[in-house]
Amino acid sequence: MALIERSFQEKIILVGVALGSKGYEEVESDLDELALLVDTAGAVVVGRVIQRRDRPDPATYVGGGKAEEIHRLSEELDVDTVVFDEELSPAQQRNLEKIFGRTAIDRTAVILDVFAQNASTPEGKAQVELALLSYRLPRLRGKGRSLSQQVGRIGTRGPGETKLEEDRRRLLERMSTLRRELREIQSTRQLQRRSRVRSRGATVSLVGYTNAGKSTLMNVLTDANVLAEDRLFATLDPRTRRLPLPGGEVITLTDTVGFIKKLPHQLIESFKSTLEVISEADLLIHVVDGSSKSAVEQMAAVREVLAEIGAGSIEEVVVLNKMDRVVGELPFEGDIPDAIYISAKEGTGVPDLLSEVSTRLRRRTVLKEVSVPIEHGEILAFLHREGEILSERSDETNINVLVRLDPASLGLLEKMLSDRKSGSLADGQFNL
Ligand SMILES: Nc1nc2c(ncn2[C@@H]2O[C@H](COP(=O)(O)OP(=O)(O)OP(=O)(O)O)[C@@H](O)[C@H]2O)c(=O)[nH]1
Ligand SMILES: [Mg+2]
Repeated sequence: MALIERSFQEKIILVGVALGSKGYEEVESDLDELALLVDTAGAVVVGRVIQRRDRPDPATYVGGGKAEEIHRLSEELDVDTVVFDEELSPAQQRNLEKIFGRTAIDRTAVILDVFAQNASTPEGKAQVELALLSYRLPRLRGKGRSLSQQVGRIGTRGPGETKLEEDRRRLLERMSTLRRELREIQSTRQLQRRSRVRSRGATVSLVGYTNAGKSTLMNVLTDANVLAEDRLFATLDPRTRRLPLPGGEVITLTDTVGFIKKLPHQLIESFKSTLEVISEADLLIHVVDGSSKSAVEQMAAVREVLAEIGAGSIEEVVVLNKMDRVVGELPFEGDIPDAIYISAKEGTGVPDLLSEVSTRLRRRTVLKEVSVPIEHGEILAFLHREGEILSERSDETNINVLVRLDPASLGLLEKMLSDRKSGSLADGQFNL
């Protein structure tokens, strides 16, 4: 990735707007998060401006008077860039930059910048580049390089930055090339995943707000050795590992990208295939930073994204993590029933989590009694591979098996049976 080395530390003012019924406290906490994002992107926050408005000003979001005030403050503090917590339209961004005489960007641009800096695999890079280009496309300017296209600052770095100077058509061409490349990588991955699903039982996905501790938990549970850092969006590429549960069954566990409030739709769109690992899971482990005062709000933001990617109805085990940091009662204790309390860092609560996962997966499985003619060894092998055999008795012609199966394997078994109906197997030999 053509990242530009930072030769200066970019100084930033944050702007938050308390729109309608939104309170100042909520705006402050949103700006805390934005400050963390800016910090992760490598810039430094030198000031904050909060404004109350009934509705956004169509030309400048904050209104002309407030924009002038922000301009004066920017001069005073010698800032490089003004970052808005709300999404700016391309026109608002342009107007504000004229007033400020400096770069104005929004939260989406900062998140995209962090993603661009963290992408490391070819797929991750292509996904981020696609999201960046679809964000930049409507913001392309007619003549010359605009303020927000000065390289080396938030919103300008990352793959595709040289493409900014090219025209719209070239940009669209690049986007369609990226989509094609991604489709190719993705179809290979999908095949791998499907065969894994068939041969290795249930799939479980770690989901949660960014920095909640998903990767730390992944490392505790498996030998994945993924990067876990006090940094937003440390994980972009999914990592899958086998995990034996206490009952003996083996599941596959995947650690993947974290979510955030107002996750840019461009990212959701371009990370579609990465996110499929979540929407196709049998069970989700929703990791929450239980030591954060925004825990409940963060859970809601995660569930919003889950619904958006078609994973809203998958059962989840809620895990309140970082319990080593919590003293006394949690303020939201009663709001999250059935949560498992853990500290991924210290390994506490992990056995409880594993047995809960095992219980929840079992609840989804069904007990079946199957009578398999002795000559159909392949069906017996299938039951051994896919299910959990509880008892096995043979008589002269059949092996009678009591087996626990998940719905997918049951479907496969039924298919095997119907495929064989035309063959040597007569109806009624199976008690299903
Ligand atoms: N005190 C404490 N810190 C933890 C715990 N679990 C994780 N952390 C820390 O929280 C930070 C984020 O952890 P990660 O595992 O990278 O979080 P993540 O959910 O994978 O985050 P992203 O991949 O960036 O979305 C790291 O600094 C971890 O050391 C815990 O149980 N207790
Ligand atoms: Mg992670």
